[in-house]
Amino acid sequence: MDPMSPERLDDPLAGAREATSAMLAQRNPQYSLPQPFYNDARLFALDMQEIFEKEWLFAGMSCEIPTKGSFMTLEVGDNPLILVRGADGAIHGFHNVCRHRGSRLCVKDKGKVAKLVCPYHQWTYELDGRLLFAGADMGTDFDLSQYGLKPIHVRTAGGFIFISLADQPTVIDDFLATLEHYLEPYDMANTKVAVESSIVEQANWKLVIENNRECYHCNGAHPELLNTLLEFDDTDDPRATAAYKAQVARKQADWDGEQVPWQLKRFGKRNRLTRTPLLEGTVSMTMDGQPGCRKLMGRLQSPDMGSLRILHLPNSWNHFMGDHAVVFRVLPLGPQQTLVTTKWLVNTDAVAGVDYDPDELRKVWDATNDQDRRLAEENQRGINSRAYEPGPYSATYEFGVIDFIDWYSERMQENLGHTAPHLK
Ligand code: 3BY
Ligand code: FES
Ligand code: FE
Repeated sequence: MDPMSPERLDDPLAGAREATSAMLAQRNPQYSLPQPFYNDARLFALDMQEIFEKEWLFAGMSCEIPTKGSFMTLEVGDNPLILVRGADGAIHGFHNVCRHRGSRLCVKDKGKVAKLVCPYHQWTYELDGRLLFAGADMGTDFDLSQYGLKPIHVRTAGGFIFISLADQPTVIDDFLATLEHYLEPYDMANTKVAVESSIVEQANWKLVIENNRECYHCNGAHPELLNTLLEFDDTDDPRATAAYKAQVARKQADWDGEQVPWQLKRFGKRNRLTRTPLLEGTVSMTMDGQPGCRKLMGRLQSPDMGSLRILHLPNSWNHFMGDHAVVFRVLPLGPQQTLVTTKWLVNTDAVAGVDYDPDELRKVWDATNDQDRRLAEENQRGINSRAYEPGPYSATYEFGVIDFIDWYSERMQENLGHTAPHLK
């Protein structure tokens, strides 16, 4: 709903909007943000209104709702949402809010239904959101067609589901076309979630993303991940060594042979796709670097695909390897609380206990997520101090963080109505 609509009280955030815009206009782009961006309740409310309710978000994978009536739910701030596969095979997205008196409609995380039935008074909706049945006598004038579920925007590509709560979302077709192309070798329709985890971090969502956008901390923090991950963020990385560049060139020739895309692609600062090699002699982000699943994904013939890294700001990073993929979704819960959901994907034909051991598959990223959680939480505690002031990012090690904060600042300013930046 429009926050300025006549059905709302005066905008309690009016002052915060002005102050936020002024802080962004004055910020030093080489430095971390002023304290309120990381811990203030009003600024968090603005993040939800201006970023999470206006930008495209990663919601989940199409394979999680594979057949007619399969649904999943999620919450974007105060907005409960439902994604459901319709009779037409398409994925529909709705506000998970009944049009009778507003009860949350679906309460489970995932499931399968014939119709969407409200648990309060059993108003019943079709999978495409139309109200079919309104129980009690609503009067002869009652027009069912006026009370369908409120839709949200949904786009799918390469097995990813993106949603937008905006009235008119930005156009992301070029990114989606590239994503579809890069995921073609993985046959994402024949993929399943082998295991998933949800953790709550006591840190602002931007600290979770900032932490993910650099590997400056990796040496000190991530022994399991560094069994296989190279610290170079992409092939443009200013730190890339001659040995790394030679390895990249060899692997790119192999990937060309398999007709698997690897070129670095950027869509503004919002999206980046790039395939980078893992540590020489390793093929997957497992404890020993060997495949965690014996059945490879899609049409791949070799497990040695490096990692296809896919970034989607504001809320997702992903690694696609030859044998499995790991996808990450970030959803803010509060000014200093963030939900991080991780899913490990494998070929649908792979059998648990035979082709893969779910407990083994998850080990590296369970350990890494927990290490990153601690780092983000300590970052938050220091930032909350009266002693905190914005500190300098390293252009060599933290260019990804600079890019994220640039993207955030530009989108915030534009969505607040203050500038019209060139980058989406
Ligand atoms: O429990 C749920 O989540 C189901 C039942 C009502 C609607 N929803 C899809
Ligand atoms: Fe849903 Fe009454 S609130 S049927
Ligand atoms: Fe980390």
